[in-house]
Amino acid sequence: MKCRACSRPAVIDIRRHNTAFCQDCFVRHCRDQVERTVHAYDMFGPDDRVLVAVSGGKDSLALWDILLDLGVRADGLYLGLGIGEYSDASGRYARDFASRRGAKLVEVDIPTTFGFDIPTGAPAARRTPCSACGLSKRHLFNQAALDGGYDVVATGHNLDDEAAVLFGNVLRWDLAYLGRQLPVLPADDGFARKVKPLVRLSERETAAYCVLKGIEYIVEECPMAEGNRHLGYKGALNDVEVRSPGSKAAFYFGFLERVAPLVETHATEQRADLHPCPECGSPTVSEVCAFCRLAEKARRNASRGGHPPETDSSTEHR
Ligand code: Q46
Ligand code: ZN
Repeated sequence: MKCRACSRPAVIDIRRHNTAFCQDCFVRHCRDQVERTVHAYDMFGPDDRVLVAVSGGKDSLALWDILLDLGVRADGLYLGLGIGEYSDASGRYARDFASRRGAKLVEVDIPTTFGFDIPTGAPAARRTPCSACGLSKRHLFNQAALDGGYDVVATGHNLDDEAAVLFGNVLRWDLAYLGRQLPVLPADDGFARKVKPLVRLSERETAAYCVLKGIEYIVEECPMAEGNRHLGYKGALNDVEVRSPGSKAAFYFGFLERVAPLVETHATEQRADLHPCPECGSPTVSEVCAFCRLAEKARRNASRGGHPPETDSSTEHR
């Protein structure tokens, strides 16, 4: 197998592009794909300050590395979720990467800052761990971006992630979620701009990128991931992709081109009633925002010895 760009021996093939690359050309290919995505969706300009949500995993570290190589003013943000050894190790990978690249890493630790952790806080608020975690991440990434004066938050969602989320939203025909499933969410009152520059790269490609660039990342799955619906959707789409390479990309980019413009209004309708949360100032449709309610329930539960309170399934999705 030869590199399609330079004819040297290839180290990776990409079946959906019907191509293969040597190490240098593959690294360049990944960088080009990100650059192309940033321009195509007008994600940010050369003067913008970008806050990269860094988990210590392959996607977010690959994204941060590529953005730094492209000369983007990109700092990292690491959230400590309090998930035992998993959080300790992922924090170490994020810090090691930052110090190797001489980049700035902002850290927010949920247990020490807000007095709860995801494994005990989630059941206290009658949420699944991933629901409490996702809600906390959305809220705290946004808050950190606004507090730090960043123009945009970049996350490491890759093609597999986006196709799996799309699949789930289509299975439920959830038009409000479909209307928001875009690679760019513009800034709005109280919301920083959110971008996903890795949507043209698959999970396998971000892993290969890290290995070839010598970036060490946490390989273990989060122990809370078991039963996560998206893992099932990913598995189903992987089966389709094996039989028919390119299906995932056709599914996701076909949606962006042909369906997203038709359902965009469903996302904006829900935003009409937003007002600032009295506790933290974040925009919310409820009296108090979903994160402040989660934190309050988690802390209350911890102080009375672990009896779960009433159900709460609401959230803010940005
Ligand atoms: S970290 Fe959080 Fe993931 Fe763990 S608790 Fe679920 S959402 S699985 S990306
Ligand atoms: Zn709040």
